[in-house]
Amino acid sequence: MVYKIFSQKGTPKLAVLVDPDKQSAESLVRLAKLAVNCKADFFFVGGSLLTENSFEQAIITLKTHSNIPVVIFPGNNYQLSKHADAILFLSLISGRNPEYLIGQHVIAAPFVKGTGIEVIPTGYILIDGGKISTTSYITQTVPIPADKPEVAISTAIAGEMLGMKMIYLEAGSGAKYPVSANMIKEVKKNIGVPLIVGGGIRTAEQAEEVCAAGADVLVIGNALEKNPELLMEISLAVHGTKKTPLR
Ligand code: 1GP
Repeated sequence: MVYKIFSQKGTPKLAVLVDPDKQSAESLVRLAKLAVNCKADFFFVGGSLLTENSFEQAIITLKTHSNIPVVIFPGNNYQLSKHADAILFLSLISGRNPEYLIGQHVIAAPFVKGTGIEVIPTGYILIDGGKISTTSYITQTVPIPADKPEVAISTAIAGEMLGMKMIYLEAGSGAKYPVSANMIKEVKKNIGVPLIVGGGIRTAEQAEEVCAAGADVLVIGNALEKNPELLMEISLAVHGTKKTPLR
């Protein structure tokens, strides 16, 4: 069960985000092998906007060339596959667009059920990362201002009360600034479910800061597309931090 790994004690987990549009068949195989060497814990596959028809093949390639669990991180209801191990069933709870709160889910639910893959209900919270993110534009939602931790806390608490099993603090892929340590700490203090943090993390120092603040899972995508070798440093930083216990 993938959720069990998310909530394990010990050290935080590392998720490598794969945007299928940005990978060739060869680069995906290389990434799969590199992730195994670097002891990455998950692949997240998806994106706010995918224009190539390579989503399912990317999942199959990652499954063929690694033993790392593949988790769908869907941007919409076209990004579904029975070949994945699990899906983050994301509800964009920082936004007020019904399509991304429940609409896409209704359309996807019967198909997802039919695949038999593990479903992990996740409260997805978009935080301002210093520039307009694709997620914000595509979903037509406003991110929570980076200096308003109280809004993020209340949103995360509400998500947990609604039954979500994970909270994801997202600054947006390629964000100028990752979610701040203060925001992560404050949210973590107020929830009892695992916390995923991603968006704009580019260095091992940032990864260490994010994990020390309380992230249970760190997601990295964009920076690896430019420099895949960074993965080893990031992995050492993430796995070298002691995890803040779940309440
Ligand atoms: C985006 O949180 C992920 O959805 C990862 O962000 O691509 O900036 O690493 P980056």
